[in-house]
Amino acid sequence: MNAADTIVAPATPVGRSALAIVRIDGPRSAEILSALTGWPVPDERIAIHTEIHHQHSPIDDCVAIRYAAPRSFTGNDLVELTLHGNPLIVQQVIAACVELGARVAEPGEFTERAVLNGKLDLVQAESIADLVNARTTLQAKLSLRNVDGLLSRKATAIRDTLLHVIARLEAALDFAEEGYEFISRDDARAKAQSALDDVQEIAATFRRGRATQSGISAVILGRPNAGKSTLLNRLVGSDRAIVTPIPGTTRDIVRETIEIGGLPVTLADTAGLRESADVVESIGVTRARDAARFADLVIYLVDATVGVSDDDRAELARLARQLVIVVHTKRDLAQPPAGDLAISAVTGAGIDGLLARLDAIVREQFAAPEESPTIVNERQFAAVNESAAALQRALDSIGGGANEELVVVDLYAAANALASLTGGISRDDVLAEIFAKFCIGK
Ligand SMILES: Nc1nc2c(ncn2[C@@H]2O[C@H](COP(=O)(O)OP(=O)(O)OP(=O)(O)O)[C@@H](O)[C@H]2O)c(=O)[nH]1
Ligand SMILES: [Mg+2]
Repeated sequence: MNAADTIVAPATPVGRSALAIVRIDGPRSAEILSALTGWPVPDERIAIHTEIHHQHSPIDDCVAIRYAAPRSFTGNDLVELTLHGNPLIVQQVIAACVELGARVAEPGEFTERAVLNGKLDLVQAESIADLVNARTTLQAKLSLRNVDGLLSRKATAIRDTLLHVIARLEAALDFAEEGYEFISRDDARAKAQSALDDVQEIAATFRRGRATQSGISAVILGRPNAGKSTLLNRLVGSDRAIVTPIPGTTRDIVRETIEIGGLPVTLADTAGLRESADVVESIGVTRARDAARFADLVIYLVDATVGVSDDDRAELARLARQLVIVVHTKRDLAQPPAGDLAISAVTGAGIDGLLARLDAIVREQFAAPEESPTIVNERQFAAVNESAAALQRALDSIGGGANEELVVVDLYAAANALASLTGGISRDDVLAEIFAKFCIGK
């Protein structure tokens, strides 16, 4: 192990804090530590408290830990310096390391090294980035499960089953003349079918996994003056959108993200829906309808003092294929139909009920399951789908009485697609794409 060169970067954000961590990774890390402290290389995995200096001038007092390959995060020789959290100190330490032979790391380079050294697989590496970027506890939980390897273990188990079948089918090919059978056709079919079921089950988690990871959008829609901007402000807890008694106040879409049911939900307040001669307003109305069409959820507001009008019915008909909840507003002024959701922005009545309903919808329809292996991005989804397609071809071949060689080709393709999920096959372009999303020091 040990990449050819030695890299250095801050592992904590730039800014003033109690502590800041600098990581040095690669073959020269120990000797750089020794040059900074003026002491011999310390034992591995022992925290030492030491002064560090460069060219005879002291830089800081720090705690240093040396990790020896392969027992480190990256699998290389690695040093972690815990400094005082001042960006000037961090800068000086990094400059000193560079003068001593290190180079400043690229974004994600530490994690990339961990993957290349087999310390982490690709799913785990992606999940570290997701964990660091998580905005809700559910997102963090989901990411942590995949850092721990829940998805990777499941993919590896399916792949092992396939390799087992492949090995037996190939053995049968090798001994074709003797007429040996190492696995019956029925058995091969059953194993491929169960692998397909498993892979499809993983693919089906993508909708929820992606929703949980990326969040969902909820668009607030309704006739002018229905109380859309008032509701947005109420839900986000600040005067984000302009509210006036004049119909047609809102034109541009106003977006704000809050947490509902463990997911980031981006609420969009839109222009009141009506035909208008005003150019600006009608552009706003078009934008409102477009936003609703692409929304995960539409919250359609009806002014209780007006009731559901023909215009409302026409708008709701356009949304027939969407997930829509109808909410009556201004219930302090008029009695809404019994049983319907109703709120008053003035008294606050019904807001908790609305939030409870939204929470239930998000949990039931969008939140990732707490325990099963879940995929969260397009790359993972593509790998799983590729595997499913190959398994389907293999099953068709088995069913159609094709010879073993053909079946084996597709089973290999299915196993390789699963390997590409976890990174068993390291393709430079895949690696580059993933690690470019990291920040420096990870
Ligand atoms: N009494 C009462 N007034 C409300 C309620 N919700 C909103 N209003 C009032 O209704 C008027 C319109 O509210 P907005 O929130 O601006 O309505 P809107 O749907 O955003 O309107 P446009 O942006 O014009 O489409 C304002 O005067 C609000 O104060 C409510 O629950 N009760
Ligand atoms: Mg408005």
